[in-house]
Amino acid sequence: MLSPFKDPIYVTRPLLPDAQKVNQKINEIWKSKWVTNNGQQHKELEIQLQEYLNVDHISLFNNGTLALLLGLKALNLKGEVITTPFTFPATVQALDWNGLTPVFCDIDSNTLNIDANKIEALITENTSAILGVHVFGNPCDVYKINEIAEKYNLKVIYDGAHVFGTTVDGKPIGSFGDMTMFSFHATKLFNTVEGGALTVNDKNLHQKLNLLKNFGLASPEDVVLSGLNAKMNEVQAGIGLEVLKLVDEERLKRDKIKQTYERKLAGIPGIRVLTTLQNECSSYQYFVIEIDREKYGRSRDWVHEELNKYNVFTRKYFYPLCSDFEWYKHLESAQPKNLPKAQKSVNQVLSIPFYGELELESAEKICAILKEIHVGFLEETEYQLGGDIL
Ligand code: T4K
Repeated sequence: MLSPFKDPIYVTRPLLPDAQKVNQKINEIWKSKWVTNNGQQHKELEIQLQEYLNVDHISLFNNGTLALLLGLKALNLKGEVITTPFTFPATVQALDWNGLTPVFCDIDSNTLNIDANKIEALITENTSAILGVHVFGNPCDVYKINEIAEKYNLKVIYDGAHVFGTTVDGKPIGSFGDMTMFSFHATKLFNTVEGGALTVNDKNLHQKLNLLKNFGLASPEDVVLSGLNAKMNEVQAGIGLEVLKLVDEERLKRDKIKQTYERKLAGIPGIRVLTTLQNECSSYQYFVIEIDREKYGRSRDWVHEELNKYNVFTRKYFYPLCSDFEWYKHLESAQPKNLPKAQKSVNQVLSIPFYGELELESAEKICAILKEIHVGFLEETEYQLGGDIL
């Protein structure tokens, strides 16, 4: 039996610059005595991110959830919004805080994203928008969603918390739909400790977002919108500028780990890797597998617990489904019979450790453990040994 790791291996670790670089930044900020409210670091980060993400306009926020919440508010939505049940709670909580009702649409088992082919049947006279989530870095079917939105005159918002730097057919992911939210939480490929952004193509919408995140203040004595305080401060932005310098190298490191996982997991019965899709440039945000209980011989939950014994801490993102939250359970669209694919996948997915600092030997060992603990491994080994001897 393989031995447990000496130190815990987590699902992810933040990409952090040298503490010295951060100290230099903080000194710079301290000297300026401008620590928040659209300071120099904030301005510089917006310019650099606009370029990196290749988008028309970007507005920074103090986290992704508030970005999404105010993005929805900026679009003046009413009634129902069609979305996925398979996401982090923040997606639907942003709807809730806007008084909007989610209409849950089943997912595509391949990408785990909202199934664009099932959206149209859910549209009613109360539908005002589609809120897609690019789950684990796999883009939604942005073309089909756009087609539906145009046909029914709906707004389209993407929760792109996981797709920093992703492209679809070479086009930046942040350019699709009316707006895209990015999360810069510590656990994200690019982070500002806590932080987020909205990218938009429309200049007026961009101006509105900038007002909304700053109490709706057009000038010190002119409150034009009912906003909030959702500004990114100078320390967050300054750290972001340092982290951004590291992102491309981090991507390369993660690519090596991804390849190692893909190679070593291939052939283990009942494990499916949710990898890069065609025409997509991966965000390298998470590495996710699906465990088929029948074929693997153990359930996802069992594997999750068992790996803990080896000091490996995986996550069951996104269990439970948002449609199973107490306050949504009564909705017709939340009924399990209407979401068969989401109900199945949510019990199979497992995010396994994935971050640049993870050593390739550790990734290999995690695969070896996954091989060792599946039912049938012993019999297969005995069979192979028997074969060798014979
Ligand atoms: N939409 C989607 C689809 C999202 O996934 C998220 C957030 C949002 C919207 C909202 O965006 P933000 O408002 O957060 O910007 C984490 C993150 O807090 C959350 O940002 C993220 N998605 C979600 C998928 O993961 P937890 O509760 O799983 O985090 P936690 O603290 O358990 O961290 C996970 C692992 O990361 C730890 O086991 C160890 C490691 N870690 C974590 C932190 C915070 C570190 O090594 N260092 C750290 O400082 O939610």
